[in-house]
Amino acid sequence: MEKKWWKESVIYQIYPRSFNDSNGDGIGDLRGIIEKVDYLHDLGVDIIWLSPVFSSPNDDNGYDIADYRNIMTEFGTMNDLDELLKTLHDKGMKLLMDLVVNHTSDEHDWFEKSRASKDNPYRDYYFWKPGKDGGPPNNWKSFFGGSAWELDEKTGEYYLHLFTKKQPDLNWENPKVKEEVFDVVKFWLDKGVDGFRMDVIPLISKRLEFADADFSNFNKAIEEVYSNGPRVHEFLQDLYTQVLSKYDMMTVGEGPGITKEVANLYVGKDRGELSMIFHFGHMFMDHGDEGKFDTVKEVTLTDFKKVFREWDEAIGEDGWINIFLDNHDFPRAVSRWGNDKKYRIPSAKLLANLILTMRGTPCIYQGSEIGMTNVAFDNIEDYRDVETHNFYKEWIEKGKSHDEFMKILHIQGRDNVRTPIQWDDTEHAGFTTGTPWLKVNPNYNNINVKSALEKKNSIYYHYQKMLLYRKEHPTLIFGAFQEVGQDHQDLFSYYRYDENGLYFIIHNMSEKAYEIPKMSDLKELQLDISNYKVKPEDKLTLKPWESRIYRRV
Ligand code: ISL
Ligand code: CA
Repeated sequence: MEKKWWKESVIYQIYPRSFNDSNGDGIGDLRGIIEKVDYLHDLGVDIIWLSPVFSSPNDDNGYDIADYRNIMTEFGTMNDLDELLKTLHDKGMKLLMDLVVNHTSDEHDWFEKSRASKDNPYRDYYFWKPGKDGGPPNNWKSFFGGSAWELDEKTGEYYLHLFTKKQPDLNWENPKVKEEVFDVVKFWLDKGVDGFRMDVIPLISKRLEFADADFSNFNKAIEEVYSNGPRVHEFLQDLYTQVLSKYDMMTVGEGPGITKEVANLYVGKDRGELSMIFHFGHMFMDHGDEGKFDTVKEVTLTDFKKVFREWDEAIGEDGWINIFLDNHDFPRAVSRWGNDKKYRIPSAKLLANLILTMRGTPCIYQGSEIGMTNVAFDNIEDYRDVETHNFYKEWIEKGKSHDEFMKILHIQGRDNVRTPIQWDDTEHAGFTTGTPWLKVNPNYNNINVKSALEKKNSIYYHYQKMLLYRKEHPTLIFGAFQEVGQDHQDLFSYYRYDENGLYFIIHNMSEKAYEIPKMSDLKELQLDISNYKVKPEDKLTLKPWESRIYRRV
């Protein structure tokens, strides 16, 4: 297995708006992050991925960029960014920026020019089409509800937006667009950042026939209509050869629509494209045909394990993936995959063990290290996410029930993970002295960083211990992954092994107690880690949500 620093590292994702507010305006900011670098360094993470911090009207919280070379006013200044970068580098940590180049904001200068007239030189920076039969050019749907086309009165044509109508899609077919994007990438690498998380990167090459398509299953449509377009590999290889390859950096592509079958075309080691991807196998698993805001499907542990097993096989020795259980778009890991009530603490620790012992670069989303949970606000007005409000509007227009929507929202909504970080038990969880842009989760009295740092058995210290353990046991990084007992409904168990060692990892992802399965080699294995205190009489019994790591000695 080829060794790379970005395989050995662990990523921590910061959603800046919700991380830490330094000046009392209710919005997290760069100075707020600088104040917490020691906290992150003590935790033991290596790389910070910053969700977008560029100038933006915030229709989609910064995923709508108006200027790639400037910092969003609410977040601070370029000096703050430089200082953050230096502070991280001084501690041996690295910084990834979020590169959102499938689309810009409609307030980006390019789009303002593009919409001005049909013959403006910037017209072809985006996709413009005349309507068809008094409606949009085709039946494509936006990720956030409604048509993917918006009529612009000024010129009477429609522009393409796969996300909100304030996020027009860039036309990568235009060589000037490519050049502009490559310049932006160069600008940031020259500044010294260590790489990028690339937003919806498989979507940048469009199927130019713009044919009507089958949207009866939205996630299938992402795969077949939006993702993996005909020139995506050419674009990525050009980006790599012309820019990325000249720097010691890493990229992680956000991969909605990248299937196991095509994954190594993006991350195969000789492809010259991306270092790794986030795949969405487990993220989309409980979606209905309409996507996230549809009946939430029942997911079994065997389905969940299958996703990891099959991805591991598909990637093999050639490629590399990221291992994550949540991010700013999906529910809190402990609420979704663990148990956020009685077993919140052990299950959050179990999930830490899981992401830190699978094969791939782990990514920890902010707040997981203290076991933050989903939130359930009663009023739709308390939600901020544009996705939530768009789908709510559609839902109500269809005459469906408000209560039913709220139920799904409490499970799937993106604001579940966007509530401010709970630093302590003072007002607004110590996140801000002002009014937070999104309410804090009312459970902050009980769940917060201050109390986690005071208790030596906290989730925080478990993460810290595990981050160190992973570093000290490189087999967990580079070794092969071999699952056992794949049909078991509650236990997830696997070996990691190579010429340097062998590890047996077993997670009980249920509230039942289980006997450790009889294994011939158990005698040779030493128990290194458990999320419980294991008394001699419990040696062979797994408690609810217990997770153990054994090592051959
Ligand atoms: O959360 C989703 C839809 O319900 C995902 O499909 C998500 O939209 C998709 O993974 C793309 O996400 C990324 O691009 C979006 C942005 O809103 C997300 O925050 C970002 O992670 C548009 O830039
Ligand atoms: Ca602020």
